[in-house]
Amino acid sequence: MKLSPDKKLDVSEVLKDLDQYRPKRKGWTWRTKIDNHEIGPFVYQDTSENLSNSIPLPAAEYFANIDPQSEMVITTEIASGRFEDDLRRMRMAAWHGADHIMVIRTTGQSHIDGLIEGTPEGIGGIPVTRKQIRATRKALDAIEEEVGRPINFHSYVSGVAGPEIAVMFAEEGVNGAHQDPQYNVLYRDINMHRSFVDAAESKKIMSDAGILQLDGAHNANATAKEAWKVTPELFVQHAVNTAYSRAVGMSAEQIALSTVPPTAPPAPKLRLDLPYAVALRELFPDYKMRAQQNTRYMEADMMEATVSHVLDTMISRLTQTDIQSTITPDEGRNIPWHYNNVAGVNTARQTLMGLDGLTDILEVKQDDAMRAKVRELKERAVLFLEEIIAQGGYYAAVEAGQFVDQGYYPERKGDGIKRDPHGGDGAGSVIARAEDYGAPVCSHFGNNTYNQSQEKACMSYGGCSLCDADKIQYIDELDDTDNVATRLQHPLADRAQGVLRPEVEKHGDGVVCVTLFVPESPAVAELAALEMARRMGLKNPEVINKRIMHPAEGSLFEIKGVLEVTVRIKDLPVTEREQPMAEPDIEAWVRPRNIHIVAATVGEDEHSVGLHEILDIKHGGIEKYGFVCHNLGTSVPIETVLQHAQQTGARAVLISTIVTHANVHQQHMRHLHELAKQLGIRQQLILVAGGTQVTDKLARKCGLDAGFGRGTTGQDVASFIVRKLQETQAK
Ligand code: Z97
Repeated sequence: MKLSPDKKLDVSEVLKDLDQYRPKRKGWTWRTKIDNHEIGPFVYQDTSENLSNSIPLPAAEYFANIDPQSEMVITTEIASGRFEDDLRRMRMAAWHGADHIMVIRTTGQSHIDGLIEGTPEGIGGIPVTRKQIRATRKALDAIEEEVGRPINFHSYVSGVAGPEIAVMFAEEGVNGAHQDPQYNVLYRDINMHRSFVDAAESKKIMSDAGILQLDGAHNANATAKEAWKVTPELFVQHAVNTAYSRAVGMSAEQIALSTVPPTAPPAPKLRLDLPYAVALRELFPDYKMRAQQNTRYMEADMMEATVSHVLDTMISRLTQTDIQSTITPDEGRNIPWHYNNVAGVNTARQTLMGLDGLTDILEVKQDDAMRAKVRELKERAVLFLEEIIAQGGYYAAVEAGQFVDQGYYPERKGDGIKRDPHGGDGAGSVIARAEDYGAPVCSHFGNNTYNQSQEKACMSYGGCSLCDADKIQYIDELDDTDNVATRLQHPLADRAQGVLRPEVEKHGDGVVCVTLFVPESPAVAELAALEMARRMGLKNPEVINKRIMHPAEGSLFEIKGVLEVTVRIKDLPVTEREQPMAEPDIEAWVRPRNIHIVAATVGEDEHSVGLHEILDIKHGGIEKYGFVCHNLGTSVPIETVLQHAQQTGARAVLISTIVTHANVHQQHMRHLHELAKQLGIRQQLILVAGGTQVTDKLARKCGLDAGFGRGTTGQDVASFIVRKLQETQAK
């Protein structure tokens, strides 16, 4: 399967022959750091290879359209509930610089004791099934070729089906996964003995398959009422999972700690979060770090979330993070907007590029205050570990509620999560292995009757599914209502008819978001805002974010709703707009030629703003290319304009009309053309008009060479003039 940048990803092609599909590669891939990387006009210190296809940051326009990529991997979480829609979103995210793509499972998949088949539609995420994983991997294999960088696909190996899922991930080329038995115990009430036994098997499988492991310590941070107080425990959770992973045989390079800065403004963030990050790096120098924004403090306000994210990313840059996760306020709004995924990725990309080389110029101050704080955090963690031992070990400590207690250890609030060692999902299901136990696949922890002195254990029984992909049982859709084929009928029909609807989550969901300010007290303003949205034609309007500007003066609302509007592509006046020339090419041609231009706002019009936008260097106008501009000002008669053109030997005349009535702008345009003809200078002059009511078609109808309406830039006008002059020269 090959993607072409100007064509949509074809889900039918992804699904074609999926039973035969094998992943192109397996295992995690890091970006390769390049020192002194020359990109456009700059030399970077913290970048990796450029992409072959990407969408640069908006301001790149001013820097030769460069798109430097940080050396940190950037994560986005994509899970609309339908994998077939997610594939397109993954492609968009990859074009913006994401190379670690996580799916969120359907709520609580940890409780499901086995693999789910098919591709059921999920709520709050997508169910992780073989077909969904394989289709996604296949699409990502094509996407990574398109962008020119490997993309790590990520999901979860926690829960009562951990080992089965780990095998499936190893078979299907999943590259990263959360695996932490503590997550099962604390957050999913899965029996603790079962969780740790399963974890040994799961970790061994992940280890053999090169799957990067993330732990689940961040969950304590994200659920604690006062997250900055549970930080000593986080170190302990990281320690328990890393020690266990190493004991199973996982290498240090394959272990990433899931770190989350404990606070967000208005808390004094850096003062609290930085010592925490420093202590963490010092305690775990051998491991990779994955930093994620703390969802605990994420409200629905995009700007607020973005500022916290920027500060988080600065801490990541200062303390060497390997993976920068992004997350969006959509979780709070319960709707993952695909463009917010991209916004999150861009926040990380923009911040990391802005902070390039930061550690070469700044250092975290290691003074007494910092050392004292770091030491205090470590001591509290060590004391926590000592208490676990004194309690009788991990299981007893959990039973006593030692974990996720909101007190700043050793302070205790008595509100920790208590679990019964004999209770929870899968209780009593751990049984001793029989002497002659035979493992179903080669990756296996513990004794195995097949583990004779051969190259692979599975050689005794003709191969396992990890060594021979043909042994994998691929089960296609079993549910004849909830499956990808039925879900695709509607999108494919729309596509065939060229029908478009707005969308943010799933194909054609019609969801739009409007922002409006209502000048009243919050409660009244909210009702009014919803009513206004209804009158705009939005179905089921819902406030997703509100910001009180003043208790009496008014509030700002973001409202989502469904706009039941369909547009047919064939009804649109689609015309190919000519791309303007590149700025350096315009300048290279204009500067040596001493080209004069006469410009004025004509008639009775005192508005000069439009013309200034086009002419002034300050507004990015055409002066910057080296045109010699004679701006005659406002309310200038056409006669005067042409007189000046003659006197200066101008090659082009630009007239502007902003305020117009009774079609006076058309009269001016006609007059300009006619008078230039009478004076015998029409041939040698390029005549251009601009203004809010002007269109190219209208200007040409009035005899001019071009017209420019709203949204025109100096580059558009300059490009037109240069091309026209080049044409005349060629004749
Ligand atoms: C993150 N935003 O990026 P279930 N195991 C662990 C987990 O953290 C999770 C699951 C399993 C977060 C990801 C929350 N984490 C989202 C260690 C989920 C999933 O299928 O919901 O039972 O488990 O880390």
